[in-house]
Amino acid sequence: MGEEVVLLDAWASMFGMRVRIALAEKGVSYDYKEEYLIKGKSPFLLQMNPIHKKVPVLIHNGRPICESAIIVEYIDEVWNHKNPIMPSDPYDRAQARFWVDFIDKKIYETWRKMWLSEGEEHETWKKELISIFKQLEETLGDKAFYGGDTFGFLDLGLIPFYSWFYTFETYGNFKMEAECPKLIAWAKRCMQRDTVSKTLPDEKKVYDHVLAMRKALEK
Ligand SMILES: N[C@@H](CCC(=O)N[C@@H](CS)C(=O)NCC(=O)O)C(=O)O
Repeated sequence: MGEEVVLLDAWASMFGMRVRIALAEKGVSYDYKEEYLIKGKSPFLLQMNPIHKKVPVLIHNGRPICESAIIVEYIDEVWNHKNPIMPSDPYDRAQARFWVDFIDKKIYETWRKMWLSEGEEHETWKKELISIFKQLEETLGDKAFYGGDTFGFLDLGLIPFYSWFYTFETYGNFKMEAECPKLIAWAKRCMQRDTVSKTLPDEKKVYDHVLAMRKALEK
């Protein structure tokens, strides 16, 4: 069966990276289409994701699927021949979904508030951001991966943020290694996986991109 797989994405998107890692895990080839969000959204994106108007969007045989965590689950179900992403146990699956939802509700919003604030407010959001990562570190415990011995849904949901740590640290003036050493050790373990290291962009490039976004916002 000829399959058509298209990914609408933006290279620095931590949500898009999830989908790229999942596709790499499954060995699925696809057509990558970059959205230049600073310049404005393409009519194709608005057509494919009319509700949220955000990337990533996976288009499988002409049908769009939106929201990164949902896309990753879809990929795992459709290409189920290798490298399972979701835990096989229903309770473990529910837990992994809970923590990915926690990541989605907490990290980006808190980072954004820290990024765009100053003085006392900035300090408050910085403390909140660090506490979120400390919570995630505690959740990992002494396991190699969130999925236990293997890389799974929660690992995949969190690891893209690693490419943003340098940006978080630079804007927040703190060091993740000092705050969350076990989380950094976990991230380095994940980076030993080709699907992860080949997907995550250079941290300095992400920082430059964020600087450019800030300039665009100030215009
Ligand atoms: N919950 C969404 C978040 C996606 C998201 O925030 N995408 C950003 C890029 S990182 C975006 O498209 N932003 C454009 C906008 O906010 O209008 C997901 O998991 O896919």
